[in-house]
Amino acid sequence: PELILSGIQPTGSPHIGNFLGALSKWVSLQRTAHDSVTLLYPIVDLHALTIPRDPEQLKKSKIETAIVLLACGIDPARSYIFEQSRIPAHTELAWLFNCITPMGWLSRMTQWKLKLKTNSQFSEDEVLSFSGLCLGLFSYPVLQAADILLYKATHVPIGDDQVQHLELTRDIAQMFNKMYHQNVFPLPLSITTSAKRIMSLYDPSKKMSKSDPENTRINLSDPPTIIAEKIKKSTSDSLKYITYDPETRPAIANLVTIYATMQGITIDQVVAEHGKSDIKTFKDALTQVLVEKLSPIQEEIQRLRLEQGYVQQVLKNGAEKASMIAENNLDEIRSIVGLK
Ligand code: AQP
Repeated sequence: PELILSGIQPTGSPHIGNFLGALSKWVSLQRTAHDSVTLLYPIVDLHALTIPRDPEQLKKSKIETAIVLLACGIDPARSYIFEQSRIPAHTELAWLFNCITPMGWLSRMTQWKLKLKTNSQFSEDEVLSFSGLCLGLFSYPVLQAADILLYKATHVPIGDDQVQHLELTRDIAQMFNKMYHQNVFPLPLSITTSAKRIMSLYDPSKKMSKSDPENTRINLSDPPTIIAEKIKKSTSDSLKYITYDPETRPAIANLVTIYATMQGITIDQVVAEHGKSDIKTFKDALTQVLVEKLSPIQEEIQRLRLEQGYVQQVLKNGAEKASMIAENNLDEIRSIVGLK
């Protein structure tokens, strides 16, 4: 049976990068995937702890993330959203995988290096010589492998930043299968989104990120005045027309990409329509598109913020469903390795 799984970290309010790169795909899978396919979307709170967090903030971000998922159109009758930490099987399987994953595999991962660099005071040399690197951040791709393989997921929708981690997941699955002469884990395949990676509004060489300062991103919950202000202040250049040229005009190319993916049209269509506009006019048009497209999501966010009891219930139900699959699979794994 097919099972699709993808997670989101409760590290702040989800932004249009999360939406265009992941959440919109999760929502559309509810329509396009066959009814027999199980859809699991965990809020991966254990991953959020790989960088120190304020406990109260983490709690708030978890509920806010659940609210945003529902507001974007995740239907709890079709897809299960749940908190990863409610299901201890994730960490048990991660431990079993820790015991078979060579350090060399993890050293080759690039994401922890980037995260350590952007979230700490350490220089690149120090990062590369591993100072300040905690085990959790180093080995979180192993936990990610456990998140996926615990449910025997067959397909994983991911952004291109996660391709390396999915390959590691496949390597771990293969290693386990070989070691125990069993075909326990399917090798999960990626489902990529058509949306390009959305970059920071301030520095177009970096991806838009929840952990970066407010003015670098458009949160799905930003009111129109804030959207207008952030777009107005976003990095641009002094040319008086619009082109799509990621090499020489990365900031403008990013705004064009946001316009196109938000509006569901091609880059060429945007350039044909707005090529002769000056940057201010184009930014105003982009603001209008964002305000229009986000407004139904925002109405739902406002409504659900007043329905916290309902949101908690959705998470509880999701965890119950996910737990049944997880416990059943973990039982099999425990007996394979000799724990049972
Ligand atoms: N800028 C982006 N463009 C397209 N897709 C993106 N995703 C994240 N940023 C962009 C995709 O969103 C999903 C959920 O991401 P995540 O929260 O699990 O982790 P992340 O990739 O680390 O996201 P952030 O926003 O950058 O969070 P922080 O700042 O906490 O690290 C993933 O499928 C991701 O590909």
